Amino acid sequence: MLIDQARIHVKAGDGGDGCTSFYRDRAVRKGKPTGGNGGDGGDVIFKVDKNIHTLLDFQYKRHFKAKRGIHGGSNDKRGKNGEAFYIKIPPGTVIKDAKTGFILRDLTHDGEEVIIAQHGRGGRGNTKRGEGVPGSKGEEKELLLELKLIADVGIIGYPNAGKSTLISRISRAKSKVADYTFTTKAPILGKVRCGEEDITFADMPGLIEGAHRGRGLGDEFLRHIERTKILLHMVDIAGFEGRDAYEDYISINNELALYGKHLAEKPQIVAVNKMDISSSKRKFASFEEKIGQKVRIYPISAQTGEGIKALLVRVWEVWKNEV
Ligand SMILES: Nc1nc2c(ncn2[C@@H]2O[C@H](COP(=O)(O)OP(=O)(O)OP(=O)(O)O)[C@@H](O)[C@H]2O)c(=O)[nH]1
Ligand SMILES: [Mg+2]
Repeated sequence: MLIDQARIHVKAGDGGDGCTSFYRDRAVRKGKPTGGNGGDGGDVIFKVDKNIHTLLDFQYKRHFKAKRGIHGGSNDKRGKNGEAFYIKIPPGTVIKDAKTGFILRDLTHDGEEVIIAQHGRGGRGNTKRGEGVPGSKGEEKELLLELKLIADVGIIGYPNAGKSTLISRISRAKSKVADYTFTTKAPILGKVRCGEEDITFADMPGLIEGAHRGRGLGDEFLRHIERTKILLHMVDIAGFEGRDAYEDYISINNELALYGKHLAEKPQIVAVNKMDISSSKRKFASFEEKIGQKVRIYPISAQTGEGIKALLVRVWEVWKNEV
């Protein structure tokens, strides 16, 4: 399950009905109209909150409804307005009409608000000429939310390469680490001190061949990478389940190219992980030879911390060129 997409239903509050009533007593025989106006319904409003990083909550709650306006009362009593309903969303959420696919809004800034479903207006109370008018309906919409993460650096690589181990070591993000593939199912963000700058990293789910066609966890999260400036490509030098580090490296780059959207042209930093394992030195030499002089590679151990400082300084250097 990937959490970067959600389909939800929103309904703004209906307007309250206008009331029909007359004031009569012995002196006022004709009857003065005293029906109060109905209150307006509440809007449904999206608000960007930078403390939210995923659309996970929308997996559990999909229907959102603002309060309706209260009906008008006699004695010119106006009905109360219905309260607006706020839905918090992470920065970078694209809101689409689920039926047409039309993009309604693309919200990126913390605190930004947009009314996504307009309230119904309260109906007027009765007049001399006519009866109280019913309130109008609040807007109702079926929406598709899509989150493309905003991170400077995307950590990519084969499953089990050590991506989550790295982000857990260098940031306060807690990303589950385990000795099997596809442990990470959704991107996890963490802030990392690199040189003199705090840079946002995203730990990505593992990529495999065919990901661009939906294999593995699929192309879902290749979309997240679209918004990262730099790719930190982690290679497992130990070769989990008999894999070869160089072949992994090539196939991941292949996937990026096949997906398109300029992913393959993004600046890429290659980190060769699990250098603490004894057989790694020999394998590293062979990897270095195959990859050639053109690509600079950084040997590290996400587990012991070896080589990470130099890697992060490099991230900072590349980052400075990108912003
Ligand atoms: N020896 C050694 N093991 C490591 C190192 N980094 C990660 N591991 C181990 O490799 C396994 C996979 O690590 P993860 O960090 O979960 O790998 P991942 O790339 O996030 O995996 P997915 O989320 O499945 O794509 C775990 O058992 C880690 O303990 C390292 O530098 N040295
Ligand atoms: Mg992981």
